[in-house]
Amino acid sequence: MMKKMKILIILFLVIKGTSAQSCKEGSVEHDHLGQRRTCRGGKWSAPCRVRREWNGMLPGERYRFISTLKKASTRSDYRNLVIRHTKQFSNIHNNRQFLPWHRWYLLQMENILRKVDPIVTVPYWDWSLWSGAPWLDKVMSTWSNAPWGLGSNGGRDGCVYNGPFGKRHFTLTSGGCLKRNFNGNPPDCIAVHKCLRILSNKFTDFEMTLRDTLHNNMHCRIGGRGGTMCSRQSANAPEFLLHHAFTDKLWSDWQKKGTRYKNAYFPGTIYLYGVSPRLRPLNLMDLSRQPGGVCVTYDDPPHENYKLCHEQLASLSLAEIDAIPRQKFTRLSSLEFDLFMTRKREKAQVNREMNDLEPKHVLSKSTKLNSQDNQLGFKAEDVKEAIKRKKKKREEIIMKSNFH
Ligand SMILES: [Cu+2]
Repeated sequence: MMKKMKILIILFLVIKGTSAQSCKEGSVEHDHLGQRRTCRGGKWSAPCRVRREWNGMLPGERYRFISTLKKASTRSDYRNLVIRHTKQFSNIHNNRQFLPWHRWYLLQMENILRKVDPIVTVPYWDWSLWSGAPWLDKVMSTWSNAPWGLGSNGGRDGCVYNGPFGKRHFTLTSGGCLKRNFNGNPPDCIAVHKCLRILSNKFTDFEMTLRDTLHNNMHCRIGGRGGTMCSRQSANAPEFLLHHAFTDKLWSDWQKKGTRYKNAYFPGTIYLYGVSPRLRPLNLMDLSRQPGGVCVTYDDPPHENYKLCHEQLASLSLAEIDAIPRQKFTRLSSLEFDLFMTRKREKAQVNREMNDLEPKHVLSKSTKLNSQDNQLGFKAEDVKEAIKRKKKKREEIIMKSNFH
């Protein structure tokens, strides 16, 4: 009897051991919380929450997020978190707090959403892929009025009337309606690409470009004068989460470039404003190890514009990128400077950084654009041509050196 038991126990341990260790290299699995794990080096990675791009999500998935957010918005923990952002507004948008504080905020909000629906994650919207046509409200666009859309622009009084967040279905924590006042064009994906090229020893430049030129800008492109996103109430807007997740993804993309990028931060900052003193910016740096043992990952947009903007541009030098004619994007003005209390000294630097991201050659208004170009704000063909030219030049150099 004892012998049989022993054999059974050994058999059990052997089976358990092999199933824990061996998995098929590269295979992907999702657990009951929708978290993804991948098989690397014969072992499963830690399960990770996957944040995805809004336009790459199916209508059903978008609808699920929207209804979860609406349900959550009546909960006290949701309301307290949103109010916290409003109350601490002046202390959390400076260079030292901005990135880690908002990464922490997204995680808290996601935790609340997952109490309502345990598989929901915060989506992001890469608006830079739509810089030329950011305000489309077609049935599958970001600002669609369908049940899976964020709803379109505000009316005469600024209030949003259509879509799931319209006046009759959604109220801010402060009472009142969600307001929007779409205006201008956000920075394009070339500007974003150039921001991501900033070197690890220039973290302060990267941070300022990301925060001011990209993040602050889009807040007030959506909100305009009087809109929720361009006010201290911004965290009430559903698009706040999509915009902040995109900002956070850009930080994460930059961090992925190497150890120096990953750990670049202001060394003297030891607290997150108004959050437990035990939690430090340092605890937020690694997306795969967030507070509470949570792993987060951002999937790149499956959009063709994304490949063009990042993979293809990567093979060009800055000078070659600057030679591509583009439409102008809207520059920061007193609207953003006042809301985010940008100091005089920072303003001067932001203006210089904005000049650097702006087109060096402006696309003439009479240029014919197809629908992809219209979204991008420049001609996709121009990027492909620049790559071809570069290849040809390289081949010529090789030919010449072989000849000599
Ligand atoms: Cu904020």
